[in-house]
Amino acid sequence: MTFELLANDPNSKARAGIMQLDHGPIETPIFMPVGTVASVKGVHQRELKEEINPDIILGNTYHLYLRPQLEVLEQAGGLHKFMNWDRNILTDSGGYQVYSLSANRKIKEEGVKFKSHIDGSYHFFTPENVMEIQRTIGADIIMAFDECTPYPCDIRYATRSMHMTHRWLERCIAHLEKTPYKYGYEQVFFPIVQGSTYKDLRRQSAEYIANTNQQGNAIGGLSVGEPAEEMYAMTEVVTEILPADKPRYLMGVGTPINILENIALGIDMFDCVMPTRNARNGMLFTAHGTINIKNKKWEFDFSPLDENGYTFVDTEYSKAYLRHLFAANEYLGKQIATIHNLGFYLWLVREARKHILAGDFREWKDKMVRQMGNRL
Ligand code: PRF
Repeated sequence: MTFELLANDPNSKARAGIMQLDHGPIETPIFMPVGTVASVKGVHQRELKEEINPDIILGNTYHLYLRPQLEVLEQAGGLHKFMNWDRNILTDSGGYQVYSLSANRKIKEEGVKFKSHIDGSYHFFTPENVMEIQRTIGADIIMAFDECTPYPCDIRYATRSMHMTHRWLERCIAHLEKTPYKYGYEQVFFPIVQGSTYKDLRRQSAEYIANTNQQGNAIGGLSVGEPAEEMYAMTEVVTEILPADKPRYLMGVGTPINILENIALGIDMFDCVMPTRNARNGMLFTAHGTINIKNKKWEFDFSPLDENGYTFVDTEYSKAYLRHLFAANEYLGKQIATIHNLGFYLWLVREARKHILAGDFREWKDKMVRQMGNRL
């Protein structure tokens, strides 16, 4: 992998860059649509590629390991071939899903024992087997196995957890050094900064992670219920320390405003279920804030979904039609809303990139944040 920085915004820490991986370039800042179980819910790969056009999508180790299971992915020749996606993929390690989804998880130094949310069967994740699993899934970017602490989290627990995440990181790295790529292309490894909402811990973790000298770095443990200001404060402390010449990924963030504010603090990569999940509940993101398309006020509104026209759905369908599809509980409604929201999120980060390259990101960002309001 290479990462080239093309521009720094003069009035913030925002940067524009380009990563080169074996499944193509990634222009940063980037938003990665979430395709948890080898599917970006409701969107065909063809539409995803041709209409939304992301350079990279995200998959989840936890889910793919439980279903379809590794044997299937291995025989398919990896996740790219299995799901017919020839661009980049990043897999999260399960270091978050195992805590948020599975019942009866038990965290020990050795690893995490957990109960499947699908069939109740028991499984054990360790830093070693999670690296092995990610080799088999075959994503281009693979993540360290970490513990994402809840919010709030007392400092004793946060400290102990952070040190365990660091020890787990050493085990991840040692295991990866012993195991070759399975499908011939490179897999880049990102370690994850933890430390809850404590600046001292965040600094300590960022220094530790930076010293392992991997090809990119991630920040975890945020967007777990803390106020946005606290999230930004942590991002700021960490991006001061993480090396500028490597991509920085803020995991699981966030609202359009969160994304712009974190770009301003030096983040390059984002992922979040919000545009896809909220779409399925009728929430549409726009440049002027969010709307609930199920609302009666759209019943006779035959204007286009979004006059900015991020993708074809915005100009080809009306608000009244989409409202009707939701009222009738038609699949197509969720599909249209999902394409709209992903189109908007990708537009937002591309527009951010353009403004960073033009040198006026800060002004544009402040205007967009005001315009999108504080509704989320
Ligand atoms: N760790 C991992 N994945 C994550 C997170 C984390 O802390 C978060 C935090 N919001 C989202 N996804 N491995």
